[in-house]
Amino acid sequence: MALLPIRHYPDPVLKQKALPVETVTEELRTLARDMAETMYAAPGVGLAAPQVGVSKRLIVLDCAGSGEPPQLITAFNPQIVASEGESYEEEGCLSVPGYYSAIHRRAQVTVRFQDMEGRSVEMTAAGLLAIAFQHEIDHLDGVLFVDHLSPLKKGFFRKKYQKILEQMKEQL
Ligand code: K1U
Ligand code: ZN
Repeated sequence: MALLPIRHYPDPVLKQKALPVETVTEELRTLARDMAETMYAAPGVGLAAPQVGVSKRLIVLDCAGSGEPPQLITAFNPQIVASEGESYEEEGCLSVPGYYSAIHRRAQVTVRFQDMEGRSVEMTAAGLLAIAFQHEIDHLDGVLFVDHLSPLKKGFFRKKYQKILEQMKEQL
């Protein structure tokens, strides 16, 4: 397995709409395993293929609490087929380091996807897992959590993120 470098905003790959996966090949299973290792190392609760520079519709998630056994979900071509309720919870993004904000999302989502064997799966998620599914599926559509901010908050984000990127460059 391998740790993959995570792309940071404004890398153009993060703004592209990712292509559907036609067949779950051995090569894509290897990518999924490497993405899971990268997510656990970050650490994060999710990761989408565009975040590691691959514009394909693949995400991994694990929202198990600390002390619980891992609950890795690998989802090819994930689609939200139903949703209900509202949530407003703090989010961060491994591709937007150092910035956090509460975002309006659906509280519960039903997601259809293909698993590692290419089998069709449907699951309903609530809480952090529901938010993580929406955050990761947004990545597949070239949408970042900061794209959901109001124009005023987006202005604050741009100024703050400029400084964060400058600090990161100084540390290199
Ligand atoms: O896609 C990403 O950038 C990963 C991101 C996803 C996320 C989903 C829902 C809410 C917040 C963030 C992260 O995992 S950021 C790191 C994070 O939220 C976390 C890290 C360690 C423990 C618990 C949460
Ligand atoms: Zn993200």
